[in-house]
Amino acid sequence: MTTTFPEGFLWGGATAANQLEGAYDAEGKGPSIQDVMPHGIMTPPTDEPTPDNLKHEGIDHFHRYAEDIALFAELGFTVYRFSIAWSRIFPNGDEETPNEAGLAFYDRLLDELDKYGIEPLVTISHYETPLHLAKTYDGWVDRRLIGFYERYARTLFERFGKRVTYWLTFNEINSVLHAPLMSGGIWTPKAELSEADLYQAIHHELVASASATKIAHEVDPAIKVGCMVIAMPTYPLTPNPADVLAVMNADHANLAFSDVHVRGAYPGYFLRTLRDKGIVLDITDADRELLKNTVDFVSFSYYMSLCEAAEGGEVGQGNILGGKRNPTLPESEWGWQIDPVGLRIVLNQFWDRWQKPLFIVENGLGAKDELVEVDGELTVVDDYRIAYLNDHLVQVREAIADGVDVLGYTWWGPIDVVSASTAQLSKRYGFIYVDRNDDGSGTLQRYRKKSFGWYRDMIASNGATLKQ
Ligand code: BGP
Repeated sequence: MTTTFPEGFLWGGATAANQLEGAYDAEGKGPSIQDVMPHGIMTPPTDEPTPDNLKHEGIDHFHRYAEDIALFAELGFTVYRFSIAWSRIFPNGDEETPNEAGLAFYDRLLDELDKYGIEPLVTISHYETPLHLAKTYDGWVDRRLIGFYERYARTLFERFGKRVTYWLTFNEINSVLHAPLMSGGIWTPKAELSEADLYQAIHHELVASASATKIAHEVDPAIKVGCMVIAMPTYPLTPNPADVLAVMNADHANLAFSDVHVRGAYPGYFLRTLRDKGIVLDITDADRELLKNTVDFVSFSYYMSLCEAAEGGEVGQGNILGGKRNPTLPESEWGWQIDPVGLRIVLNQFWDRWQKPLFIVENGLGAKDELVEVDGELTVVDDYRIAYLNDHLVQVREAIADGVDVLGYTWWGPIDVVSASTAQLSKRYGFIYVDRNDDGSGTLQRYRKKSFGWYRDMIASNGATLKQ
């Protein structure tokens, strides 16, 4: 069997603006929902930005991007996924004209990537809706968000379309069902949000995503647009058909979003869900036409799998999506169950379903790291991260051997960033350690962990150094 990956396979890492840039109010940037979520998704937002938010300074990437990208180049990255902060470009979200200083920052960042020949992969909206859109419009519940997003996306394509081929419309769009504020900028508390409003918001996001795809192709036919979803393979807890049916229903809830993106229309099972709930969505003929603008590729995050059961089973800790705990798998320090084989399964499932090129744009292990001295240098001996990465990549290679078309792989958080779910810095994913702690202390200095050398050598060998 071949031990390497296809030639031209893209290797890199992925980040999101709100988790690393800092400079949350610099050069005309407006506040985003993240500025009122200092303690992550389990705690209600504050009314206004409060000083105890680690994301306000992040890891100061806004000022240190050149140093960070130089480290990515040293790792041998051929692709870097990052997001553009919507509120850096449109501080309130509903302005007519963009903030030039915000655009100029991303020009500088792209210049740096150019220098090393690193392909950019840009997320247009990664959990950072401008706060004004959340508070004034209730986020995506309001149809006017489509127009604001279209203006924002067009601004980006026109400014950066010649420099950026790969774009993602919304990060983990299927998470809106579970995290309406973080994912959909919906200000109404989840417990008070009606299902009708939630599904209407989903519809607006799907139309906006398809519309952005259309605009991108008009601006430059060479641009490739992908959707981005949480991939969560779901296994039946037992062979009982009722559990298998529970899996089918959970899969439908997750896959509906990419079904619409790839097929250009709502699947029958989704329409049935709406009927069963007594929801009649406001869908115009123009919406239906727009939805036909389908994506060029499908991208996803993969951290873990879960089980489903009609009844019983222990509730599992999930990356946003819920489910039952799998009694056969180990778990991370944050309770996310580790399942490398699930990545091969989901790659096959997605390829069989859509025959669209796939891009793994997030995968990683959040762990507590300890900075120690080895041979006079400060580092982290993160063999656990190396093992996780090795085992997942072996499964990617298996899926490619199965015939799946995979464009590339970007590890989540190649440099330590603030966690999306818990807002901690101590939940570290990086190959690069950043000296900043949960209480905000630290020098922000960067250190190479043991996994840094491992990933660099693996990329240089295009997978030949992986251990089966
Ligand atoms: C995904 C998000 C990322 C990221 C990652 C790890 O759901 O797209 O923004 O942070 O998960 O999750 P966490 O930071 O909660 O550990």
